[in-house]
Amino acid sequence: MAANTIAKVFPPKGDLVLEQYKAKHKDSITDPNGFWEKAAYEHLDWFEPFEEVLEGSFEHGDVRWFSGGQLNLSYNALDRQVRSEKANEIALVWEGDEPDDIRKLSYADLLRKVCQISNALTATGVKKGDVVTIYMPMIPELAMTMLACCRIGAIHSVVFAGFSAEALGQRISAAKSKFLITADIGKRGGKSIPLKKIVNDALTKGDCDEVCQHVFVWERFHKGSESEPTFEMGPKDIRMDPLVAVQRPYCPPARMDAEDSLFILYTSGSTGMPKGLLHSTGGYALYAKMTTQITFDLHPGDLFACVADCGWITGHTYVVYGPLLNGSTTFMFESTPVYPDEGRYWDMVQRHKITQFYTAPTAIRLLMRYGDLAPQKYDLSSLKVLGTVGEPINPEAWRWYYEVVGKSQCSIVDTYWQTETGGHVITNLPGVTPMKPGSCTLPFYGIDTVVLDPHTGKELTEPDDSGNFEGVMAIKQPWPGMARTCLGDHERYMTVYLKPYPGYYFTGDTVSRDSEGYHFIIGRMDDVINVSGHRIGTAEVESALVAHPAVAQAAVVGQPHDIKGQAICAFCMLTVGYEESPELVKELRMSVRTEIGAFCTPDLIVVTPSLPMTRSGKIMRRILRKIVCGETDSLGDTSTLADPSIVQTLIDKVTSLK
Ligand code: 6R9
Repeated sequence: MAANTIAKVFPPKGDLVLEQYKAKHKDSITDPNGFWEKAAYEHLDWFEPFEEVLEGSFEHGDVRWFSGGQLNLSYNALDRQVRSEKANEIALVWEGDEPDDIRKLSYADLLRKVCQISNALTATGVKKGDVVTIYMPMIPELAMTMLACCRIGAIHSVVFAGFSAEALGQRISAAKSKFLITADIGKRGGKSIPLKKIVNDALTKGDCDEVCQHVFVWERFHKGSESEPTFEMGPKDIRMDPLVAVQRPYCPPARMDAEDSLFILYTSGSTGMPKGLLHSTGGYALYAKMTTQITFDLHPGDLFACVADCGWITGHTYVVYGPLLNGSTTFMFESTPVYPDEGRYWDMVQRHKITQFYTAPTAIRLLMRYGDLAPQKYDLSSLKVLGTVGEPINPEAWRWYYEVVGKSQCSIVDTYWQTETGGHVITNLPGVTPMKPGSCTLPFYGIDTVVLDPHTGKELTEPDDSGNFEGVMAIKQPWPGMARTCLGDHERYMTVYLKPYPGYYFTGDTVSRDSEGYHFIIGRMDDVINVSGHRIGTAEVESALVAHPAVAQAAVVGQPHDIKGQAICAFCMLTVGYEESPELVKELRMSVRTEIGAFCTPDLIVVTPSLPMTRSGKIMRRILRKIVCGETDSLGDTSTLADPSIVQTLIDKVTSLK
């Protein structure tokens, strides 16, 4: 075992359980059809049974699950619970930006609300297959709106409310989304965010005004249907609260084919515009249901809290769909970990008796900096499982989470997965898998992980000198939760995920697998930077910078950061006639904020006379990465540079700025 191994299992159930997991995992990958057929009927209610379990292949990119089967996700998440005597149980506990702003909704409440919203959307012309963009704060109406889309077969595209008007506009336009649902304002850390204003601005971009025909607006502090609107009404605007209030609280669920589109979610890649990854109904529902139940060891009476935003996949699968499909109580959180102070999470755990708590390493590192006092002040004894997601967790943060928050009594589940995978693909299971800090451990059922040689594309068979297998993280066979395509661009889906290593799904990450089969994710192989668990494509930030007239060329790289994991560092070559100044650097930062969003703001902007280019005109980002990391003694081969002298200039410049 590695030196950093904690062999202890919580709650201790003994080796037998690990052996049982291994046997079950083996079965699930040797007989996937048998495994998933049984699971699909056990975990979901179907209107119509399916004809086939799995068809298609990675090779052809035509994977489909449970063809011919009919079901509805909102039916499984709501009606199914109401019918199984959970009508009066709490489905959702919401805590707003202010700790005393709390709402609780039972399954029956939620079903009625979702039905009213479904009817409101249908009455306005939303039909099965339409893309509905959702740009909302973390309020219960967001979850309800997502579920309403599922109920009527509309495809939601949730855009994180931290994205700028420009980024929102791009996503509306790319998805040709005729409908947009927003709120007058959002609230975070005591501040108001003028969402409706941002939406108005977004509609002036590109062809958005033409594409988007209706804008539904939830009013955050609207009371009663008669009062004045809380925002200025435009010709496309529809007030959501009064429209919903007059609807019948029942709407029959659409009969969806298992392969009908469920939602899209935009995510960054190495090049070009973010991709709209498309998930389909049956496979996603099953995978969300099972991973939530098994990874978090859900039990009746649990209060499951995933504090991610619904603008990201984690919020889709583990705030909304997974917990509700399991008939659990899900907790939805609008604020930040440090508002009104750094004890906010632990205060919530104590007040609501949260049993599973799921966050990202960046939040853990941030809270760790404040010391142990805050978590010690509160009663955290309700906690059983602590989850982490979004990036590799460093062992120090892991230990703090385990010892100080979990009092060495909770399982830490380090869940590795992606927007593309729909749910966890590698994770330990509480009480089953012995934990190792920094390792997401072993694959979930049905996931056949392999480590490939990046050059030959072959599975590694020989360990390196330290006994590990280090290479490309790939998956060998389809699983139900995988995204099926990129909206409107299947070729891109093939190019990014299925063609790089034929026969395998390519994750984009590198991994080191130890002799016990434990996975340690190293990081992205592509030009994607992971800032506070948010995937940011370098190409997007570069194009935001060159949108400023002063920037002729830009190159963006990631730089290690204590809290955020990585920070953005941008090298900018100015257009002739512009001079470097503190004001200009400030303007460039602003440019990224307005083009993409505040969470992508570069930490360091280096104005440079030129960039390290190869003679064929490619920017050598590897050299820039080494320079910002201070690894100037291992720059590697610089002989292919058109002008090798630029390297020293850049080193001097970066040193002077740090
Ligand atoms: C769920 C989510 C996916 C990328 C992924 C990887 C990184 C996520 C991780 C992790 C190490 C973990 N990542 N979880 N790296 N350990 N437990 O984050 O989806 O936003 O699509 O990002 O995040 O690099 O490829 P998404």
